Amino acid sequence: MADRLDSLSGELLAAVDAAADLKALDDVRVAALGKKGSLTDAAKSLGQLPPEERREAGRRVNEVKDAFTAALNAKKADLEASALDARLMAETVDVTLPVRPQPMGRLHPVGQVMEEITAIFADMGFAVAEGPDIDDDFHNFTALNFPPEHPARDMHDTFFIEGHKELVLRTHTSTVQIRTMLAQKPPLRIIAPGRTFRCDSDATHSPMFHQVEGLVIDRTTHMGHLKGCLEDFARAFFERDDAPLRLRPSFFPFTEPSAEVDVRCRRTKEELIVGEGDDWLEILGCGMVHPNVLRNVGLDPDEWQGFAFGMGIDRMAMLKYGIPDLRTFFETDLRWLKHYGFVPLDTPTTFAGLAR
Ligand code: 2NL
Repeated sequence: MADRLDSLSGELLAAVDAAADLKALDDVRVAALGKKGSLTDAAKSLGQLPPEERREAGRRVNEVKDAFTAALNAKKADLEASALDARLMAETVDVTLPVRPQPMGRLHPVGQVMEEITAIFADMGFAVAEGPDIDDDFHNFTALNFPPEHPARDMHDTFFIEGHKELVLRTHTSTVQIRTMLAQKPPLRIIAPGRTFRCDSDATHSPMFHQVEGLVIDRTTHMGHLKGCLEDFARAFFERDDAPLRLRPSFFPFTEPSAEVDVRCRRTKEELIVGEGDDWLEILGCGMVHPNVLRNVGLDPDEWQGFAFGMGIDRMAMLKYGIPDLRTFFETDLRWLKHYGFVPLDTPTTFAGLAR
C-alpha cells in the first residue's frame, strides 16, 4: 500500500504539472478525486487492510490528497493568470487610433437650427417646454381665442384624428404654452420647439414641419421688450453685429396687437445677405398675448401681460444655410445630408459659435 501511494503521488503531481490548460487540469482532478478516481479508490481500499496497517495508510492517503490538492490549486491560479494575460494581449485596443476613420453621420439642418435657436433663447433665460404632438381642440384652438366654428380653424388646414372628434395633430406649438400656463404660476419665460402639422404640401409647405414658439408672462412686459428680445435673437442667429428688424401690423386670434417681423436683407442673383441692404425678409410672427388667452388659462389680464412669438424652423434653416427647396428636407437623401448636414458633437452654443 505504501509503495502504491508513493507512485500514485508521483503520477498525480506530474499530471498536474503537465496540464496545459484549465480543462486538462480539471480532467486530472476528476481522474484522482472523482467517484472512480485513483485517490478515491485508494481511500476505499483502506478497509481491506489489516487493522494495524490501516492507521498509517490512512494518514498517508490524506497526505497525498493534501499535497495533490495544494498542487492543483497552485497550478489553477497559474493557468488562470496566464489565460488572463493571453486574453488581455488578444483584446488590446490601440487608444491612439481615431474613433472613426471618417466622420460618417451628419445632423439634419432642422435639428441643427432647432439647437441653435434653443441655445440663443436659453442664454436669455428661457426654459424649454415640450408637449404632445396630438392634442385636443381646447389646447390647440379654444384656449387660443379661436371662436367656435370660426373659419380660422379651417385656415389652419387641421388634421383631425379619425374617430376622435376632439383630437388633432397640433397645428402650432402654442398648445405647449397653454399647458405650461395652466400648470405653472407666472412669471414665465419659455420656448416650445417641436413638430407641427397642417394639411398643405407644395414647394414651400410640408404637412409636417417644425416650429419654435416663445412666451413671456410678467406684470409689466410690453412690446418694447418683445422687439428687443427679437433683435437680440436675430443678431445671434444670423451672427451679425446688427440685424435690423421691422414690425408690420398683422392679425392672429391669440395676440393683440399682432405683428409680422421682417429682417433687413439684400438679394442678389446668387445670394441673400441678411442684416444689410434695402430689402426686407419675413422671419416670424409675434404679438402681445390676447387678454382672452390669459383669462382662458386663469390669469387676470389686469395683473399679468406678456408677449409671444412663433417661427418656422424649416424656413429659418433654408434662409440661413441657403437650401432652396423645402421638399428635399424630408427626402432622406444621404448625398443631400452629406452636403447640407452638420458634423455631430459640434453642438451649437452661443459662446463657441452656433454652426461650424
Ligand atoms: C407664426 C406666428 C405666433 C404666437 C405665435 C402665441 C402663443 C400663446 C399665446 C399667444 Cl400661448 N401667442 N403664439 C403668437 C404670435 C405669433 O406665430 O408665424 N408662426 C410660424
